[in-house]
Amino acid sequence: MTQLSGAESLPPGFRSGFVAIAGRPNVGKSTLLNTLVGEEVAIATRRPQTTRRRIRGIVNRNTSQIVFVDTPGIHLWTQAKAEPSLNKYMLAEAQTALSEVDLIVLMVEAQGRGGSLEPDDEDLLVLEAVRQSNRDCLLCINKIDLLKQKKKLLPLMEAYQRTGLFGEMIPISASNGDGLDQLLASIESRIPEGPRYFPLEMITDQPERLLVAEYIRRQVLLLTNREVPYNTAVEIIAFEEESAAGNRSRPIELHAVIFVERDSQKGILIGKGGRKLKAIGTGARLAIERLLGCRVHLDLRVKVKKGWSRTTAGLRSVGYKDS
Ligand SMILES: Nc1nc2c(ncn2[C@@H]2O[C@H](COP(=O)(O)OP(=O)(O)OP(=O)(O)O)[C@@H](O)[C@H]2O)c(=O)[nH]1
Ligand SMILES: [Mg+2]
Repeated sequence: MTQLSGAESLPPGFRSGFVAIAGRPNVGKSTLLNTLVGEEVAIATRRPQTTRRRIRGIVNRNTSQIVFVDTPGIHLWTQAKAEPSLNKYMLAEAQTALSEVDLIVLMVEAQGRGGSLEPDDEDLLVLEAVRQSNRDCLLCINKIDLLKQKKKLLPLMEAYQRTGLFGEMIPISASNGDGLDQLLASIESRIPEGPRYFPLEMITDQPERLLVAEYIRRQVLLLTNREVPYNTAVEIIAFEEESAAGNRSRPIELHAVIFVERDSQKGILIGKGGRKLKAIGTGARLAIERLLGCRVHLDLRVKVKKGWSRTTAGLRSVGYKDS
């Protein structure tokens, strides 16, 4: 990693560090990253297992630079499930993130699961991953906006206190920003003095091409059901470079393929008279245009790649490479 800004330009005591946001699926990890960064750098949807790889988002403060690493939700899976290789890949991504950061923010939901505070096997899996990482860790209790009475947090906090893993517990709402000042202040106090690793204008290390593919995948997650979201991958086939797009008087050409695993899924994605694919394309194009700040011509195709999520070779063929 290059250190791009000279240490002399930083105030004395400047801090920097890498901070993983970890937890079970759907607790709001990506939403937190996006709120902190101020842009949608990690797609966030109501579906569990939205995030598939580590995504860095950078927060610059006067006194620090915090590099957040969003992670796939840590989840239980069995070989009997349809997509073991993809699940394995996602868990490895989460595990790698935990092993390479200065601090872990473990996120849980304020209401517990369906009102239950007893940790289930998935909670235990998450806690074990945190324990094994041997990293400094703070607990972030998300979605407090859904709680009518704040005192309802107490039993949850007591349950996590008993694990002895957490230096601090901070209630937040990732979607409305409550508690985030306290969270950032606490994180800043726990990372070491250090340089600014990334230039100020950089908010993520993801190439635009990947982000664009994710925006298309998000539309699939939003507009399809059952197993289709989990069997979908998006690859960008052609993406006209900004420079080639020149004066922006014409749209940027973008060609992408949505891979699914079965012919029936292809039918669902295309929909009657192509309507579903059109809706996916329109939603994705608008988001991509906002991101790139110019008009885009999006050409979307759907292809069947049988069982891509079940083998390492299949994963590689749609762009999920080992880290
Ligand atoms: N009410 C409320 N909803 C939230 C909050 N944070 C996230 N959500 C919702 O929770 C759902 C999951 O959010 P994500 O950010 O995608 O969750 P995640 O933990 O990244 O999920 P995976 O990537 O699947 O592991 C979405 O519908 C969010 O809108 C919050 O503070 N309050
Ligand atoms: Mg996520």
